[in-house]
Amino acid sequence: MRLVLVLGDQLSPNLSALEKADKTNDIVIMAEVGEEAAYVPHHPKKIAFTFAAMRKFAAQLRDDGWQVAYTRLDDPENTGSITGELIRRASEHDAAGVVFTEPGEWRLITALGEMPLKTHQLPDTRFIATHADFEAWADGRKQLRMEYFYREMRRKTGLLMDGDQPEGGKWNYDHDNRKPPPDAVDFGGPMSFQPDDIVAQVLDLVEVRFGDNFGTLRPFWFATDRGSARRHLAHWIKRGLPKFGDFQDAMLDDNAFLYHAVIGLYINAGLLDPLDVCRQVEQAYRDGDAPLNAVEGFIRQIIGWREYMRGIYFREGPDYVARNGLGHMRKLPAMYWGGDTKMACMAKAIGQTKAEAYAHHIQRLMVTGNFALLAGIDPAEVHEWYLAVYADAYEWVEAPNVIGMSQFADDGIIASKPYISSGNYIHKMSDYCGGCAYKVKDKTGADACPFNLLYWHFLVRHRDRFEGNPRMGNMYRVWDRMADDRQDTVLADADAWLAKLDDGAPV
Ligand code: FAD
Ligand code: DLZ
Ligand code: SF4
Repeated sequence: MRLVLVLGDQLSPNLSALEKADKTNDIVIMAEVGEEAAYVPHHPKKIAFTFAAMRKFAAQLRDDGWQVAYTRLDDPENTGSITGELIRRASEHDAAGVVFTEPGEWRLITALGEMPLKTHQLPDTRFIATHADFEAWADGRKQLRMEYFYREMRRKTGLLMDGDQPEGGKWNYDHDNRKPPPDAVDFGGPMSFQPDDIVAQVLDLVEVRFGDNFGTLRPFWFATDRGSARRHLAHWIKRGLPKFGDFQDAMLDDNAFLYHAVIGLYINAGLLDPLDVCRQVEQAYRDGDAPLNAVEGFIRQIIGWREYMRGIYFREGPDYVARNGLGHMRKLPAMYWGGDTKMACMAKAIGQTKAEAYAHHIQRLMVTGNFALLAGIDPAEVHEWYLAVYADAYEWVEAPNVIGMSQFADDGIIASKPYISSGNYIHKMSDYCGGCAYKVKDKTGADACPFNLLYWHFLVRHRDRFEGNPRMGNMYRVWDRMADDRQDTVLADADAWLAKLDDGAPV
């Protein structure tokens, strides 16, 4: 008899550990433990989602004939860690060893490998690319550009292929997907679910144990089982997908979700299968219900970006999260944990994150991420923040997005140039600036948008590193054409603004 570990983000009936196990003999181990809930101060909605989905998955496994040993957080015997629970259960059942599917974080892979038990780790087959596939693609390449990897994944899955050619003649329709915000959004947002008894019990537990964490627990509306997650997906495909592409990069003050799918949390926890999601989305295109730019854009996020990020995380190894290629050392400002800020865009992106454990890609990349990069915040602190606050955050996907794509701390493995912008980009893609205490058109002075000041400050600070980058030469040429006294004012205003930030003054 062996133990079969199922983690909180492995809630899939086709999990390799379950497929390899013997239902009549082996015992499934699931555990709500303090260590997983507290290695970063997770958003209460994320913890509640995880525990509720775990409890429902355990019930489903029992219905399917599995023997499940489930530890609740408040169980008096709870040892507080995954390894502690495995050791306890192994002696309780006199188990010969533990079978598990590779976890999504090096932290846990290492801990499981060091246990005084016989272990057998299986690959996570819920992804399209195996580690070997990614290595084979990456080996010998000077640059690991997502676009080329994505084409391999299109060929491998056959998604949006017309023979050996891409559907419609082009691999990528991104240039159609950058429209500014619409006047009105004709999609009501993600499907929401009333808490049932299991969810209600979990919410009470989380409120008591994690009520002080950053984040609002109620109202809680996430799906917590496969059936509900599938209904949520079908609803979005019908009503949200058609305009997903057009407004993918737009941001609106009174609409947190626009046309986004809000499915990262369900796919990452195992409630939805990524390939199945993509096939349903492709079908909508084949049926004439959604345009190619929306469908291709969405499928690229899943079989392109999502798989590519995972490939990088496992290729780069456990030290990836500690990288700090630009030597940024500033502490994460209090505004990230809900402290006051006069910047309307930051207040919105962070406030929405606090309310929903969600922000869409451009809010993460071009508002909170852009600000952290321009202000020179320590990427390790930025990484911990993102890992804590989003319901879809697990290190394998969060770290490459934050350390690599957003903070350029991996020295350009993922991004060919840093994702930075002045206030102008945010102004173009959102309606935030109209209600801001700062003026987006002001480049200097007390009211100048901080993104305008910090943009130049960043470029000047890192001139040695970036001036030779062919995609950034223009930026330096604009700076060099500026009058000397104007340059001095911009840098002095930026320094003064950063000093106020460091003093904890309201900025
Ligand atoms: P949609 O916009 O509707 O996109 C559909 C799906 O595509 C997502 O659910 C996701 O599965 C996938 N996807 C899109 N972009 C990416 C990407 N860059 N990397 C991986 N998958 C992608 N995504 C996470 O799943 N977990 C994270 O912890 C995470 N942290 C991020 C941190 C930063 C700084 C940035 C810039 C991006 C991060 N992303 C992360 C990627 C992306 O922002 C989220 O996947 C997306 O916002 C989730 O919302 P959605 O389901 O509505 O996505
Ligand atoms: C995110 C999370 C939380 C909050 N709690 C648990 C838990 O109590 N038990 C568990 O098995 N998993 C939990 N998870 C998900 C794990 O942190 C996740 O499996 C690892 O980080 C690997 O990706
Ligand atoms: Fe953000 Fe600047 Fe616009 Fe204010 S003016 S919302 S700080 S971009």
